[in-house]
Amino acid sequence: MVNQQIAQKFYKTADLLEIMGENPFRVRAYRNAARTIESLGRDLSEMVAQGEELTKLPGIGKDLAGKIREIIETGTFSKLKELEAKVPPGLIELLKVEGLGPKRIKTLYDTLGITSLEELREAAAKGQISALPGFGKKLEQTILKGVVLAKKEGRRFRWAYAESFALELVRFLKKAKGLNQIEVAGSFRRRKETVGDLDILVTASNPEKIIEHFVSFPDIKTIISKGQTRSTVILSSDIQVDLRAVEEESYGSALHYFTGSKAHNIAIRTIAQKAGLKINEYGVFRGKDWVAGRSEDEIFSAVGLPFIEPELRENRGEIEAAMEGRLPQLVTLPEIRGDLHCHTKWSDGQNTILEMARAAKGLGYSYIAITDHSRRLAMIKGLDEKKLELQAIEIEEARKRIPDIHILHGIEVDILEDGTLDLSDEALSHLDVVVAAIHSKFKLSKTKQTERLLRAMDNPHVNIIAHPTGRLIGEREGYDLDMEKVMEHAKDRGCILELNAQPSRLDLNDVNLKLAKEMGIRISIATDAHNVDNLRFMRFGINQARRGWLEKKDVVNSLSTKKLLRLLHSKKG
Ligand code: DGT
Ligand code: CA
Ligand code: CA
Repeated sequence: MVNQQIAQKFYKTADLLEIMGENPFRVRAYRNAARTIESLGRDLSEMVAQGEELTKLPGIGKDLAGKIREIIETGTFSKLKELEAKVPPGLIELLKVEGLGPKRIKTLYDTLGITSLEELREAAAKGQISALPGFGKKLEQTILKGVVLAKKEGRRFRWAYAESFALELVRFLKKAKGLNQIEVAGSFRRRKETVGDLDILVTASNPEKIIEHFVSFPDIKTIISKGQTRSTVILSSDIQVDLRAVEEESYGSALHYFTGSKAHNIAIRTIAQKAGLKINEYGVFRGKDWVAGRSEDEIFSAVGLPFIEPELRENRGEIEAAMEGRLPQLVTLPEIRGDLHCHTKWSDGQNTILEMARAAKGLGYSYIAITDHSRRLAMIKGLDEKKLELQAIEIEEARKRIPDIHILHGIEVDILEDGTLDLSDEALSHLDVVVAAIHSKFKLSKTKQTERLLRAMDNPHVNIIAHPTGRLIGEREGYDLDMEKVMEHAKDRGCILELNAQPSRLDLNDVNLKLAKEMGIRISIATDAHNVDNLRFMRFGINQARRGWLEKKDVVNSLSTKKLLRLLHSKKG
């Protein structure tokens, strides 16, 4: 039982409770606990096995600690089973649809008897939804679009989510006798933000034994197929896994083939053909003769290219760059020197300034920026000018207590509808870094939304635009923006754009990052951490950054403290 699975069960419980219209505090308690678990640095099963006290974790009381133990022992817990028996399963899926919360879902269920995405789509298409009180035409359109997105994304999983299962499975497979090489290929290896299925490749002295071992993995829901060298299963988390065993001499070519992307493979094969070679998953051939295939290096050198990192293999110019010797030197996690977006108990974070700073120091960072929310977000205690001043005093104290990490005082200030900011220029002028973000009015027209962001960047104090598009992977499309205009303006104004490393955001995406890089815009890879464990999300940001071709020089939080401070300060000048 991995942490992700436990977290997933708590999220599900919260959703079900909400659909049932039960106590909002219970709902929130489950969600908070799920968030804590998701970002925990350690394995809960291990903690339980070692008799550690779970109640010391933020948001986990006696009751939830008991439920965690119940999940670890039995795979689920009685409250969840009870809820699942009460609520039709399709209703949960409806939560993925933008514009639909549990309350509305309950209404749709009670009035139209809707229990699935398909039924929802039909009802929306027939105009039945807009006829309901409190729904309306506009919402119906939003729902209709949301259904399409939910259906498309429904079968894909966020990379970080897939990773926890992939790692567990690989650990399990490595216990099999005779296993030699193993790699999770496909979109997972390319670090794509979502993964359709996992493609595992192995070499082994006795492939059949490995297949037997594979299908005995305890977490399998369905075995789809089971042959001598390949098998497909579905895990209880609904992730499909393809396992293939190949010969040692084909391992490199199979790894290249199954890493993809398909478009990249086709482009490589075309180059091979021009050189009179044939490439497939078994090797590189000249006529009938096998000439290479043991390693990926062999494959690339057979077509006269240097090794191309998996994150680049999307046929977005990597092959041309490889030919011309101008492949990027992709940024790596150890090059990161700090985090420029995180929250504390001052707004909606779970840890104190001191705790966050200590954790950042523990990661080997040179600096961390404390950027709590501004007052507009009142329900999560956003800071006004007065509180910002009080926070400055606490930051000063924290600096004295841990002198060997630089704590920047910042804010995540709300961008209001007209592009002005939620705090006075005077208040912002005292800060080391200002991160500006949109948290409301997602539905403005493209022109207005773009104008809003441009105006925010005009403010001389704004250093960074946080999660620039606002999308949530698989849940919400970004706001309608003219990205090119936004980037041109960022360039003009010396504004940094954020790559938010939260697994559900990864915003900017890979394509926009590459565009930004080409335009000479710098990027802040930031975790938006709400607790000390979240600081570890940095590696998800690194994955996306690499897919966006970013190098160390493109990333502001790879700078030394001195250079960073100079850069941040230059915006005001
Ligand atoms: P996914 O699973 O949708 O996130 O994306 P991938 O890239 O993992 O795709 P998948 O699982 O369908 O196939 C794994 C790799 O196998 C893919 O990246 C490239 C390779 N592949 C699959 N089908 C074809 C094909 O028809 N032609 C070529 N050249 N390669 C293919
Ligand atoms: Ca795949
Ligand atoms: Ca596959």
